[in-house]
Amino acid sequence: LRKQSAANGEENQKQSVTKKEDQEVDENDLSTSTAPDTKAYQMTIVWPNVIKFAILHLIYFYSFFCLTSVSYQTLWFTFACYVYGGLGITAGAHRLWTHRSYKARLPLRIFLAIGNCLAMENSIYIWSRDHRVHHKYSETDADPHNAKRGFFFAHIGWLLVRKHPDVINKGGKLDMSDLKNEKLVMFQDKYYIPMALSICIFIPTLIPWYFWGESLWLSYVMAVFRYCSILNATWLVNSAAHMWGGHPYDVNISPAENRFVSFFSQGEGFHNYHHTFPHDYSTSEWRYSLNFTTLFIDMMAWCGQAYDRRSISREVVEARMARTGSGAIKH
Ligand code: ST9
Ligand code: ZN
Ligand code: ZN
Repeated sequence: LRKQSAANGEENQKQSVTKKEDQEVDENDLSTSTAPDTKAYQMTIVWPNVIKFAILHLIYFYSFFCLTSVSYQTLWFTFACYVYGGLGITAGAHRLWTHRSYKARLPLRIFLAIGNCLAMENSIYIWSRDHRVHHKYSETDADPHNAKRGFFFAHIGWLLVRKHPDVINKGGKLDMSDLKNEKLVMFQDKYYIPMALSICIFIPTLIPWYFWGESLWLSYVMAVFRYCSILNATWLVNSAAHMWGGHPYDVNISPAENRFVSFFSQGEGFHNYHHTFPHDYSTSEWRYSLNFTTLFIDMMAWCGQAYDRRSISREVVEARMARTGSGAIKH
């Protein structure tokens, strides 16, 4: 049945390609559109990135053997940085800046912009531009980490090669004016490299050494451990959660409900829901279940820092499930 529905979905998608080909893009609408795939392009490997990520992941592999040698303070510190850096992506770049699924006051935005540097996954502006084009043209050549090109490409491969021209062409048509008009976002973009290197690597290496006498080498290795852990947790959303899991909301799209990914990504693995309802600040209908980010945003709302949280009503979710969902038990 799934296969049949997927086939119907493909058919519908093909039809909508024909319809939408010549239309202007509605820049504010992040519901999935379809871009006609262009001719074959020459894939160019970016060797400095290959070398950088190879070295990082060698240190990452080594860091697992150091986990039993570091002090418990360093372990707690590493965990706290994982959660904070993760929020800089989930509550910050993703739910606030890309999707505008809630609003935040300046102190919270500063907190999240710093957390975003701690995660070092490109500036908020670049991250959001890539993610908006990912939603709009999901799983076409215009999707930066098009999962149709396989697990490796969707996970890390897309960061090792030049982008497909469709990403740049279609991405260039998106409306980014909200971010361009936000001084904090443009400030972070302008000074991104020195700020991210300091906040992600240098300062977290110095803190355990200075405050509780951890060796500089082990402090550094644990900073890399935390950095690579956040990277891989994020990349799993693009790879695993685009391949494995249920489709209770829409069988016509690949993004799936993946609880394993939600666990490591602080609530971002409910990807069938998220691609169906991208403006829901919770990215799932399960509130705090495997979703620390929603708890965090609600706590921020409670103390007045977050407001105007957008969510999808139960009736709309159920109607959509009945229309396009798999009919499977949801969770
Ligand atoms: C990283 C990002 O890891 C991870 C993002 C993952 C997103 C996942 C989302 C899932 C949901 C949320 C889950 C959260 C889970 C969190 C868990 C936490 C516990 N539109 O890029 P360039 C134009 S980064 C429009 O150099 P190349 C633009 O003019 C890791 N235009 O393309 C641009 O110039 P500028 C650390 C676009 O040369 C120009 O093209 N970062 C767009 O093909 C050149 O752009 C790195 O290692 C667009 N979308 O190079 C850096 N894109 O920017 C890695 C581009 O000045 N990146 N343009 O406006 C690179 O080295 C390069 O980007 C490249 C491509 C080699 C990959
Ligand atoms: Zn996705
Ligand atoms: Zn999203």
